[in-house]
Amino acid sequence: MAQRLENLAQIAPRFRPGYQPEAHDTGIVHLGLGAFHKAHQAEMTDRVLAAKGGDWRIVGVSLRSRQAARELAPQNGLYTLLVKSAEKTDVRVIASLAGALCSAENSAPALAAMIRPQTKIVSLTVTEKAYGLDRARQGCDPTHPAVAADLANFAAPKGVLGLLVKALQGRWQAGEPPFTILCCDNLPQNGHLLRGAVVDFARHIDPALAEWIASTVAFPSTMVDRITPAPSQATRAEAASATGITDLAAVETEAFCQWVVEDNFPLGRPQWELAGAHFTDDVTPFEQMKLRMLNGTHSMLAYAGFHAGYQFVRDAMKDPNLTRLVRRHLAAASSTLPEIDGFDYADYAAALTERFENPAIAHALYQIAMDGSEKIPQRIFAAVPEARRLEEPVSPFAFATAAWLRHVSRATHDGPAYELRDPLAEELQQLPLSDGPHRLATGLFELGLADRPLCQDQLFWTEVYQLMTDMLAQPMQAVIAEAAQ
Ligand code: CS2
Repeated sequence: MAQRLENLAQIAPRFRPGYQPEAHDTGIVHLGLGAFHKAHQAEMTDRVLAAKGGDWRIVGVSLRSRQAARELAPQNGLYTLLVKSAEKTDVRVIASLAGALCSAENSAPALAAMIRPQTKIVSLTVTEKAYGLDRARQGCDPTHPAVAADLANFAAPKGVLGLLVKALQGRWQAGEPPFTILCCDNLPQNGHLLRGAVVDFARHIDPALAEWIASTVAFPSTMVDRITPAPSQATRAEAASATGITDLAAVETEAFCQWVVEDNFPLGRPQWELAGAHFTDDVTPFEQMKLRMLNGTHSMLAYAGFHAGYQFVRDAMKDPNLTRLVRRHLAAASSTLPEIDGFDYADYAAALTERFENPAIAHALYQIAMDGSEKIPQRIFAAVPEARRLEEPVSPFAFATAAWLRHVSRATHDGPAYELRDPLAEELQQLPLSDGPHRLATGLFELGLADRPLCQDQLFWTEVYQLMTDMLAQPMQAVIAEAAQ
């Protein structure tokens, strides 16, 4: 068996980063050490380290699973990144991760890393559901399991908000300035939302600490984009065959990479623009564009494609009816967006279609279908009132909503049984799916997923209900074919 990756000397020079990792201290702690971080921020930081140096290596922390630390710690944080386009695969070993921790059983080392004054930024990709946000109130949700547990036992926090507030308390007590908090999850105005939740959580602990956080901590919003499927045995095999070294932490991703960031880093930041990041004063238009066009279309395709019998995005994109629905959704989503200077939504839509078609990327529809209750509001629902106001079509959004509800139903008339993976799985399965559009909209309102003005859009819910009823009575393929006409 090939040697396990442990140091850069094992690796042929053409795959190595152009710097000595040990020469750089850490300046970032990242919560949520998953494939996306390894393909996006860690990769861009690696390029900045090569170009400019600096003490910007990253301590990665997994909040729940021990797998990432188990894979990366014996490899000293090194891992192989496969960048795959239809034409070629580029292979690089990334060295920006200086350590990998899991805070599930013992959060002390992660807290110590965040409290250390050299840490300038704490960034996050923990998935939408992990925060414990109360989006309507712009605060934290004290009934969220991790928030409730950390409020009850603040001495040893395990959840996102508990860890952030505990670490900020450590900086405050030490008389050190706070780190910048950089939320990189697909949430609308992510920095702003996280700020509300952190300050609200801190208020439960100590109002003076909450006041200090509110007045000193920067929470820049960001839009992040790189399609990164969950790594598989095939990923590891491909990495090993390229480098000749066994790497249990290898990841694969697409060539496209985008990062739009609000430039608000009081303690400084890596020059990520050298790796292609775009710094701006207002991320909102980019964020809406990405959430409604890329992610909204992704969700529609995930539900429709999965129930039409496809496994990966690239397979669903070979179905002409589904690609028609993809184009329709992209066009409808773009018509709800404000103009961005020098930016053409038609070009962006064409590029997205190509990215979805990438034959080298095996992105499971079921993976995208996960956690719909956390995704549908900003990806689909947010576009509807805007489309109404502009007198643009809402049918594509009704179709996507119906396909999600068909997934929620767990009906098996046109396919095998599957698990509904969603933090609200139980509640969603109680939704009244056969009592008419009004009851359905009310059910979603009561779950906090649709706001009152959207619920009052009778025409929209009538269309959703009709499509969903068809999807529950007929094979998904038939409903897709009709909608694509
Ligand atoms: C996807 C995203 O799983 C999902 O919900 O829509 O992870 C998507 O691949 C990324 O946002 C792309 O940047």
